[in-house]
Amino acid sequence: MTGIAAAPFAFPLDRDRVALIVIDMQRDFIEAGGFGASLGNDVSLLSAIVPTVRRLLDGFRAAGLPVIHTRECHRPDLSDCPPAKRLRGAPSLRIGDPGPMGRILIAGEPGADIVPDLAPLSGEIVIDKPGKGAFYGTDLGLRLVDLGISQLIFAGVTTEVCVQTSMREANDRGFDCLIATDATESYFPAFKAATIAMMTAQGGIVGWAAPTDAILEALHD
Ligand code: C5J
Repeated sequence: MTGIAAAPFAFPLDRDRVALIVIDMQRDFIEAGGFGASLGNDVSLLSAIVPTVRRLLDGFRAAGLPVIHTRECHRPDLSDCPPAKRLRGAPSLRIGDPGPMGRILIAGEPGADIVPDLAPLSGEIVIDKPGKGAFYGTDLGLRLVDLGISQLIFAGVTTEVCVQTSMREANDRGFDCLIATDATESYFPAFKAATIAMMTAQGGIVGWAAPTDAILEALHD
């Protein structure tokens, strides 16, 4: 077992039981001209991490370790989208509405796709999730048990919404979780910083945090 230099203390990496999970690196959240941009968000913050997420992906792929991708999206008939999710607030576009890259957050639409630089390779698991958390309404838990995974390295967007929710779900299910600090991002930098601080506080109450270099260094030790 090798340790990853991490906060609040070294992460006990177990190469036989670790997987990378990349949360929602979808065109609609990340690309100029997508849903996130149409809501007035500065997507350049999110697109800036694509090369770092790619380095993590390449590191896990080169080491022959499992990679999981998630996409936040719904069925075209919206049967898996609670009205409370679709109708809350007064956004200019709602889930299922026609947007700049097809229907917003609908499976199969161009905007729901993962950005080309991070596209899943054949054999990698892709989880379509109707909620913010990757375990809610999906078979992710079963897939991880099948693979014998007990440790998850998290990357993706947004830090305080889908990444944090998924990491908390995983932590409650008994996984050791680490967030890659430079391979996750938020439209709101203060929210990212607060999320990482709260998850690693109290002796790692939700998990660990480390930069990509530290993760890759430990992988290749
Ligand atoms: C994600 C969102 N992926 N912010 N979704 O964080 O609604």
